[in-house]
Amino acid sequence: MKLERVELLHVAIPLVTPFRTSFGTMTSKDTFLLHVVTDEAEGWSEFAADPEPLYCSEFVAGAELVIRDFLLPRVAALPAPTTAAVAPAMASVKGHELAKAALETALLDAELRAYGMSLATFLGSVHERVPAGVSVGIKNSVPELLDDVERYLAEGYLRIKLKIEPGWDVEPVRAVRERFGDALPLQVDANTAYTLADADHLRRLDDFGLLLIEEPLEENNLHAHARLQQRLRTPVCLDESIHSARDAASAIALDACRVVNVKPARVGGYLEARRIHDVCAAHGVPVWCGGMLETGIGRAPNLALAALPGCTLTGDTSASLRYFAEDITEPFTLHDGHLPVPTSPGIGTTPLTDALARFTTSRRELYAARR
Ligand code: OSB
Ligand code: MG
Repeated sequence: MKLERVELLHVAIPLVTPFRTSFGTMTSKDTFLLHVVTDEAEGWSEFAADPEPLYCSEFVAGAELVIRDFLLPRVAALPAPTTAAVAPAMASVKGHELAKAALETALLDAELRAYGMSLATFLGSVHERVPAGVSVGIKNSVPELLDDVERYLAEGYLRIKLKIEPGWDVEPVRAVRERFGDALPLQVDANTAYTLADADHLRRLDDFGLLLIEEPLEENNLHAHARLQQRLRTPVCLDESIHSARDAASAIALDACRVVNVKPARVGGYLEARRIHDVCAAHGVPVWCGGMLETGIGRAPNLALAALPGCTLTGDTSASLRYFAEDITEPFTLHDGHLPVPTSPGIGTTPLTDALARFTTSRRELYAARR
């Protein structure tokens, strides 16, 4: 496989409803897609983070520069940019997992298309469809939250995740439990909004039978998460703090988490995500596939990961309509609360020409092979 061209497309797609978390409010998905052309096939990927470094340290403009100036030159220097060679070639660049994931995934898509193999088959997925959960943002009032949850349940979502922060935690959780009952699979995500000094307060959540509490404390502080886990019955789940399979192994060994949210983008791509899945499965630690409000280009490959045997908890991969009135790919739709795992080669989808043209704000060529 020879790399011929790499193009970056900035896209901006309005969200159907603002999404508020402890770190900010999003009203539109502003990111870029990578489009790679090789001598055998083309591939697509989506950069998962936002224009501002509020969820993680990476951000759109920074990632573009890192890919253009540091990652792509290393990958383009390979005799053949096959997926297995890409991460080792980029390893001397510290961090920047989301940028690395975007480049690796576009090349993986192209390589799998050349083989005619789906990502699901390549990863070892074992399900044709996966149950869909939904991540519900922070609202202005409890009645507003209850309306939203009711609507999502009516649409068929099988698990609810509530975003929480200090001042929006025990009461919304209590209200959702009282209204929808103890059988509702329910979990919360704090996106690093608490400190260990809040342990007694967070312990009040133990009364509500939550599946897990996601990333309650600061990113990368495994020690503090382990101390918190000692004081909670609710399983701690890590998101932001897990950047690699080695992180997952450390977190499990320290009992800093009893569940792991795997986001392929956050860990440098699907190969490392699969390794995390395997480490967790070997330790009996449940895994689920998180999301970053992706367009269909990011959602399609996440569905393949969510279909691995160790993904025993329902993920955040929701239907396209939960995010966008119109997506840049064929939309993913719910059937009985499930989404289909794409079966066609590569990530299993491509941008729709018209929608892509309308949502693209600028394009630039990052690389062209000399002829
Ligand atoms: O912490 O899981 C998170 C969205 C953007 C950034 C971080 C997170 C989220 C979500 C929504 O919770 C997941 C999704 O529906 O894609
Ligand atoms: Mg999270």
